[in-house]
Amino acid sequence: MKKQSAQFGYRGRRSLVLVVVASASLLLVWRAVDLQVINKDFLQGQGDARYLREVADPAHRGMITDRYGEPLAISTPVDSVWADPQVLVQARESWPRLAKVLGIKKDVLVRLLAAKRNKEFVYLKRRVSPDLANKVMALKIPGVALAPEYKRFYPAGEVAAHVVGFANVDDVGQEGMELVYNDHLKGVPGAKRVIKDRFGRIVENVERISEPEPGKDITLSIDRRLQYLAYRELKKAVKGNRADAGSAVILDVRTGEVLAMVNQPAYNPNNRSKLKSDHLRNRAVTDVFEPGSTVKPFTVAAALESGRFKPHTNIDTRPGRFRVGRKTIRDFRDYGVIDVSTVIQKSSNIGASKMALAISPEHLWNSFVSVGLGEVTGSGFPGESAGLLTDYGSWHEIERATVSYGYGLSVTTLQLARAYAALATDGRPMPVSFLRRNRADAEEMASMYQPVFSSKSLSAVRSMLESVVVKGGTGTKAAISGYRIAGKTGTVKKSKSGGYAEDSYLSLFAGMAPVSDPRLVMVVVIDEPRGEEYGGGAVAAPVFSRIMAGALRMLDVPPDNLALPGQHIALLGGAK
Ligand code: 59J
Repeated sequence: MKKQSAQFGYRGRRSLVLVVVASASLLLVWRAVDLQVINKDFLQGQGDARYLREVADPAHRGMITDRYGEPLAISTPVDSVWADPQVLVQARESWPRLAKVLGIKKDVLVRLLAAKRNKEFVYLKRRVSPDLANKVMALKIPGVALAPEYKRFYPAGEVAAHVVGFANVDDVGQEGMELVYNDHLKGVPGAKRVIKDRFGRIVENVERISEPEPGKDITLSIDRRLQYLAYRELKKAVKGNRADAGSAVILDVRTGEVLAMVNQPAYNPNNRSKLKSDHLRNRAVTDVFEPGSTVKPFTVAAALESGRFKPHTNIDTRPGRFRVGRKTIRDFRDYGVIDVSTVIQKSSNIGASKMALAISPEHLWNSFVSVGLGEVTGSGFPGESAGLLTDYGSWHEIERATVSYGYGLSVTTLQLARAYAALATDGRPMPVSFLRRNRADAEEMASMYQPVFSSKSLSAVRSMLESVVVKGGTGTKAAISGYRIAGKTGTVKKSKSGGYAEDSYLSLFAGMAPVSDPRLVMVVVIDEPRGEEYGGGAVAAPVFSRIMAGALRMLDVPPDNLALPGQHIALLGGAK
């Protein structure tokens, strides 16, 4: 039994070994056939797929320039650092070095890679400097590579931030002109097939699938020189008066183009990490306020147009108080019996109210509407407010009176500037434009409007506004040597719930130059000056003067006031 079993055991083992060896050989042959014949295409494809990639070729975003082609937003090529998490996960020992060079915390990197561990692409840091890009690539970490992108740069920084706006990290416009004209600016990305090595670097361009189509440029109406000047002066004034905020707008009265638009507070579009939403607003178009005395010229124009008043018609404003129903309208002081011109020059609320009560509410309302109050300016700016002008049907005596001197309606700074531009020309409100436009196009747009004021009334109102900035007027600090200026001050108590604040004001000046042939209109708003002075004449008028003086000179507008003794000498010596 024992021997037999031993014999069988030997033979049995031998045949077992033979079978095993034979099967193993067969398996190997089969595997070879499988790999090289049957599954060849599939495996080859898988191999190629590791390296063959379709990548997007970003499109160059169009430039935003000022009216003379000076760049306000420009895209330059830069590199972004990205990684293939599935590859990078196998090189954990390199992570600390990588995080250090990128300037990010190690656990931030760990979390990022964990979150994207099933993906093959994640940005580690976008739009890096060429220096940083080189340092990262020098680490030679598998799975880390560079991708070409564009970085948006705003050469004027905070000076033009509210108008230009900005595009986000994916080059999509978020605010301002970047948002409005995003489709025009953005272009179409191209695509190409490339082969990449195991570091993710492109080693061969295989084929181009489509060319990137660059975005188109846009030319704004803004004059960068005026924009800088206005920004500097506004910022100085807001700070100097310890005010909360401020805006200034300059329009070309012939075309409705915005030549400058600035606000405080502002922000730097090139560094938005600490951006406060409060700084983001383009207040000149989004924020409304009661315009106060700055609307008096429209009341006077309506009064003149009615035929019931002439510039020298007398109005009794005594004793500086005037009851309308249960309310009392007050003047700063008792101006006595004054004519219509003096109502403007001294800014009498009572004078304006008496004129308004002598004409029909519809006529007053229509005059305001005819210069664009209560409607958007046509600028197309995102978030633009139309202000508020209620229908005259709801006006009682008190509303007719208060509207005449600027309460019970609201406007934006831009709207007020547009209304003054109508006063400066033929009474039609030109639709406002942030894009450069020629005079013929502007004329065509203006032709959609019917002027309500005669040229006689308009020039009479302009003369009254000229008296505001000369001795005896409320706005003498708006004067500019060598030029005739016309404008209006406003000091407005800010409305608060249940009435008007006792010591918070808006300080305003709206005006035009040169009066003999108006070219520019500007409105200056200083919100809550906290210094000794808070009146429009003391706070806003000097800002108007400084900006307008510089603007007229920059635009080579010929002086129209050389006749004043002494001034021509200074001009010959100084200006040009
Ligand atoms: C004023 C108002 C508030 C609203 C009055 C400003 C009214 C009014 C109810 C007192 C400061 C002040 C509807 S005054 O802009 O008359 O520009 O240099 O806020 O009158 O009835 O302590 N402007 N301003 N009025 N309200 N309601 C004058 C005037 C104006 C000046 C100075 C000082 C007001 C001469 C304003 C200026 O023309």
